[in-house]
Amino acid sequence: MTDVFARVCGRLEAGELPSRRDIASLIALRGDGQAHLFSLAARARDRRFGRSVFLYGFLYLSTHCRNDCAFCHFRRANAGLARYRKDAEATLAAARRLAGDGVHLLDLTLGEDPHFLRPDGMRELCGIVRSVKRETGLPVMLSPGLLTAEQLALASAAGADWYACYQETHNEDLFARLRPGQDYAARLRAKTLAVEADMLAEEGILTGAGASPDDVAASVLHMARSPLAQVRAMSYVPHPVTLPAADAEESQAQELNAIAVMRLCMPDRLIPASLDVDGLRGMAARLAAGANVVTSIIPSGFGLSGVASETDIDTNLRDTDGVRAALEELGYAVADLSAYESWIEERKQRQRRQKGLCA
Ligand code: MD0
Ligand code: SF4
Repeated sequence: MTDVFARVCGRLEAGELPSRRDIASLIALRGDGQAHLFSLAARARDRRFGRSVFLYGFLYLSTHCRNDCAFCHFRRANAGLARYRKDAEATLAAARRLAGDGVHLLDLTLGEDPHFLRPDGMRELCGIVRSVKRETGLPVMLSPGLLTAEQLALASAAGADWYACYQETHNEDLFARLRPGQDYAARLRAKTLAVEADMLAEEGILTGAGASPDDVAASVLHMARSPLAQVRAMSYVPHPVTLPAADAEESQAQELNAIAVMRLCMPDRLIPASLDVDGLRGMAARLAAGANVVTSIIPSGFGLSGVASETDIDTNLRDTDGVRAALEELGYAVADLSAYESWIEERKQRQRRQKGLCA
């Protein structure tokens, strides 16, 4: 194991990425080796971001979806689900609450809802982005599934700072099983198109739903070479209508190792610790593995469905007060909004310079 760490650190210090094989061995680490991996990753995070953490508020706009993803209970085939689509007023009310609670970004998420993908729906969605920005002044992430170049340009013009669209895996066979009938290449390209439309892009992978350590390693390398400003790994949360449950401990160990390896290979990108896998109690381990953003924070005083795991929803453990107290207890602090805003601005400037260089 010392050999792997020596090779990986040597490559990283030389400004190169580790080999796929070495990354796969890190992903498979457990016990002392895993603890060492986490301490290296936490140090890399501290060097770049210190112990200040960004907070993302989560708003689910619609649980309607045209897709049939094997891992998601919002899949089209789930006839037993009572679905909702929020109107602009309901979304704005929740957005104002989250802004008052002190989050740094509002993440507007929805299934690939045919309503919002039609031209009039897209106008409505862009209108929601505009009013959320106008009323809260906060940066906005849009996570609406696969968009075309034209739709991405509209979202960017409406003020969306981020486009999130998760590939789940960079193994095309596994992708076809997880996202049946969906276009692998188009989904991948959407993130590059978002960058071309002057948004920041987020990619994400899923652990515990069939990815091997080698698959995760391939994803890490792919993401490291792509123009992504935020990268995430999340463990699969099983539901009665989705894929059979994997070994939960194993998939969470893989998620944590993926967070740590992403941090080592991509020290300057944002990496979330999502509350949507196992609530606030899972936050410490994700931060210890190198994450620097807490996501899936819900508005205080709102019951909210739409998240993958309903852990802690009915208590205050997924709102900013709960998160802030837990962060402080762990020796972290909530970053200033201005720090987040300047991070975004710098990253956008850098993206523009790089585009200029490539043009
Ligand atoms: C989260 N439930 O952060 C949210 C979601 C979508 N951009 C994010 C997966 O965990
Ligand atoms: Fe739809 Fe997204 Fe769920 Fe897939 S993961 S079924 S695209 S909501």
